[in-house]
Amino acid sequence: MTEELLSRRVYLGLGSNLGNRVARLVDALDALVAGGIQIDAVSALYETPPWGVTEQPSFLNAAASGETALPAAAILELAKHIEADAGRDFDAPRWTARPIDVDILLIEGETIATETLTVPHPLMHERGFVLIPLVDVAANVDHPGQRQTIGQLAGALPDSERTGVVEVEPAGWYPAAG
Ligand code: A4P
Ligand code: MG
Repeated sequence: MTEELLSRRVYLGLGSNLGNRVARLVDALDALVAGGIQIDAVSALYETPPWGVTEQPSFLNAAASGETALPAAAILELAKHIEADAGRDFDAPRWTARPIDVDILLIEGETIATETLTVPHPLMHERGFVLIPLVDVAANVDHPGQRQTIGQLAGALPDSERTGVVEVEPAGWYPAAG
């Protein structure tokens, strides 16, 4: 018998800093929909300074949310497929330039800590490039580990995490259903 999961909401973070960044983000969102996540809310588009390894091009970041019955492991597999299809070099060092990065930020009702998957995403609550887009689609959603809403976490970000995070396109740059 195949395992039937109830549909629940997933929140994803997307980033690109190589090639045609907008096209990579649009392709990734299309592929998430095709893969079984009914994306119905997408943030504005933000230009963000590179975090972690600073000697690399600036990123475009966005956040998205949708309903899915896919198990968490299948969502991760879908994300990795999308990254591979965009030509991401998985041997490149951590935090360096990539055509697309798809991170699972939150899954409604689930906390996961396995070798391959940690949800909520471990550093999301400290990062302006994650939280500022995520507020657009999840302001009132609780972060289970931090016991604060995404809006509260974003409001508490230090200036160093806000500086240089600039909205470049309002929501609507990706025509999400819903
Ligand atoms: N993994 C575990 N949990 C998750 C999750 N919740 N979502 C595992 C996705 N993946 C998860 O990730 C490495 C492994 O993490 C995966 O194989 C998966 O099994 P990766 O995406 O292959 O490598 P990475 O992205 O280089 O490392 P990491 O630690 O995930 O980095 P981040 O946190 O994704 O940061 N600066 C700006 N401005 N904007 C960005 O988008 N992104 C990064 C990457 C660095 N600097 C950035 C940005
Ligand atoms: Mg990642």
